[in-house]
Amino acid sequence: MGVENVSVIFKLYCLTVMTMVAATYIVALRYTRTITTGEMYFSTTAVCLAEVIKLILSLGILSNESGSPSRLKNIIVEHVFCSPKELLKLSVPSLVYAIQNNMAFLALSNLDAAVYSVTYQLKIPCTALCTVLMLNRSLSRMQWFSVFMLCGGVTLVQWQPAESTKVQVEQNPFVGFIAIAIAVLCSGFAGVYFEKVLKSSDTSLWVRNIQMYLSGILVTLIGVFINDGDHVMEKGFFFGYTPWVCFVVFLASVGGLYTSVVVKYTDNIMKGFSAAAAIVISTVASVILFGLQITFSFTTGAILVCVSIYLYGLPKQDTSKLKTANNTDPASKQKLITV
Ligand code: NCC
Repeated sequence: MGVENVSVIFKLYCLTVMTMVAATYIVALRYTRTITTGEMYFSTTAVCLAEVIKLILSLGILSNESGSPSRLKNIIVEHVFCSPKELLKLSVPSLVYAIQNNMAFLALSNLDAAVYSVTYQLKIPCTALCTVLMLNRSLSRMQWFSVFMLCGGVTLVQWQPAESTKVQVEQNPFVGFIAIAIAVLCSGFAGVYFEKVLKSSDTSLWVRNIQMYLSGILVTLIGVFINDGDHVMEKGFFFGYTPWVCFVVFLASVGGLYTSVVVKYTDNIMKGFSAAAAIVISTVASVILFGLQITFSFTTGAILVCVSIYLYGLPKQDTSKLKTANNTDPASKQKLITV
């Protein structure tokens, strides 16, 4: 399916599901790290397991797309076994995502979910910066302004009172904030790197995902052994897995795949903008459907989000034309002004 042939409805559907999954993921992850009845699971194994599930699901989708087992085999041989250079290229984002995904567990073990979600919005300007530097795209001053306005708007929209439940583990907010800072940098860099690789060739998204998840499994497995090796050997890979932990791993897998589809059909900056819009729309829907009370900070944030989306979408001023106009005769200047 070509990017241009994909309907707006499908893009909106993917963005909305991605945003809903991400919101649930953060809360569920926090719950499993802080409210516990038994012994704590090893977070490194959860990150690794999610990579395995994403690989299996991507293989399933690719096999469906390719039509026959023999075609699937040919694609795998060509793009995996005979493409060590491509595998190496994709090992860069897989390593960075492995660090980011582990940082999310560390941060959410030390900070409440609302503080995490709000602080994590710093990824929006960070992604914009990576897009400009790595994809050679330019943003107008107005677009930069709208990126920061969006960041502020989402922060206000998600502003909630701190958790009322008592957490049952010791927390270190400083460690939490350092982990978020690392996650923000990783998200911006890995997202834009993956987008660059994906859009610079005709290779299918699912092939790119398979290439990335293969090295992802290796890297996260190394993470398991470095961090929890002795304990995992003693207690087992699935030690402490409750239905909630399985749910978190499931969300991490599904959320990751939806993220890849969103990046394919839009881009990383649009991902930030659209996710913000989806948060606002879903809250407005909750007001209409369930009578949810909206706060002043939500209203202010929602207005900022809407204005920033409008400003970001405004056509860029073509400064090169204006410069030329300054050096040409008055008639052509007049023509440019009327255009
Ligand atoms: O931080 P974020 O995304 O940029 O992280 C991207 C997540 O998607 C996975 N991924 C990416 C590309 C690809 N081809 N395959 C993938 O599986 C990466 O492994 C990484 O987990 C966001 O924009 O806010 C978003 O946030 C995450 C998640 O909430 C945060 O990282 C938590 O710290 C969302 N992931 C999930 O909900 C599971 C993502 O959907 C959106």
